[in-house]
Amino acid sequence: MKTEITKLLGIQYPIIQGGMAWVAECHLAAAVSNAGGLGLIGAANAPAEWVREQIREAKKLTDKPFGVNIMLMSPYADEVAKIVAEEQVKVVTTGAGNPEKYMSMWKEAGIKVIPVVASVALAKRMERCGADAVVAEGCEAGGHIGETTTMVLVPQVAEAVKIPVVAAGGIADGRGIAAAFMLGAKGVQMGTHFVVADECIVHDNYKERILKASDIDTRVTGRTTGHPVRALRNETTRKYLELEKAGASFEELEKLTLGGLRKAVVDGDVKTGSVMAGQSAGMVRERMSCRQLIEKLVRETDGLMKGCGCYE
Ligand code: TUI
Repeated sequence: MKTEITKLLGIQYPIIQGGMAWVAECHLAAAVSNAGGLGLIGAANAPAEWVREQIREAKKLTDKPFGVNIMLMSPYADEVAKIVAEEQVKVVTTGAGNPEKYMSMWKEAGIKVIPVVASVALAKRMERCGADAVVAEGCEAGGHIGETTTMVLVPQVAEAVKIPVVAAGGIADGRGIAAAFMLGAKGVQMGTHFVVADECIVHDNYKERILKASDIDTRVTGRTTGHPVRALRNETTRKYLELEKAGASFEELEKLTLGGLRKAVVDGDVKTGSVMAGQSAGMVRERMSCRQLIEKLVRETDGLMKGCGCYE
């Protein structure tokens, strides 16, 4: 399954694991990379030294390329940006912002840079400032999202830039991967399905919520604050949406979700915590290892794509 993405990153399959906050730590990242995909450590809002330790641990667990996702709204983003260069991380992806100011530092360090974008405008800007590829993430994805669906974002981004495009948002099986290739992508990024992987350290309650989710079980909170976040519906999303409808202030809304992701991931409080997941949760039915998942995805995709010319 060779594409511009596998060649760029030196990996076997063009499947990237999303850099999910609190979820994507070194064990998950290493398991995905060992299975032939690209594992990511999610720096999220974590202190920079935690990220350095995670990078060093991942290097012990795999000799394959892996990456770090930098969440640009983090107060530690500047420090983490330096650490990935110091530690000679092979790949950096970014989310929730524009990473332009770090680009020359990363390129000088020989890092492959793949910003996550939710619009054609940012994709073009990233190409101009030296990005090696972009992840076009549709609003089916979990966590912080943009406005546009994967189905319409990916072809428009693919048409607008020459660098390879990775599709993300709503992809959980071989049908989604085949569809992404048809839309012009050269690879995919998946988050939600990797949350239930055996190697993923999230609380079992979180995994069970995803496994039991149906097609209509996610909600988007924070549209009024300018920070829309998709998560599985529960007591807190219901309260949040009611407050938003009633015109609650930013501070009041923030109070409701502060520390919510940690609560769900670490403590297993899926009633009041933030159970971030994409719409593809409804398609995630089985637990398996990262290797089994990636082999299943490749088998399904191959069956659908034989001889299409999208990959060698
Ligand atoms: O970043 C994500 N997903 C995330 S980050 C995150 S951490 C968090 N935790 C608690 C509350 C809120 C966030 C959870 N999920 N995905 C990548 C992504 N980036 N999606 C959308 C964007 C994006 C949006 C606007 C990127 C750039 C942008 O505009 C930048 C600009 O300056 O034009």
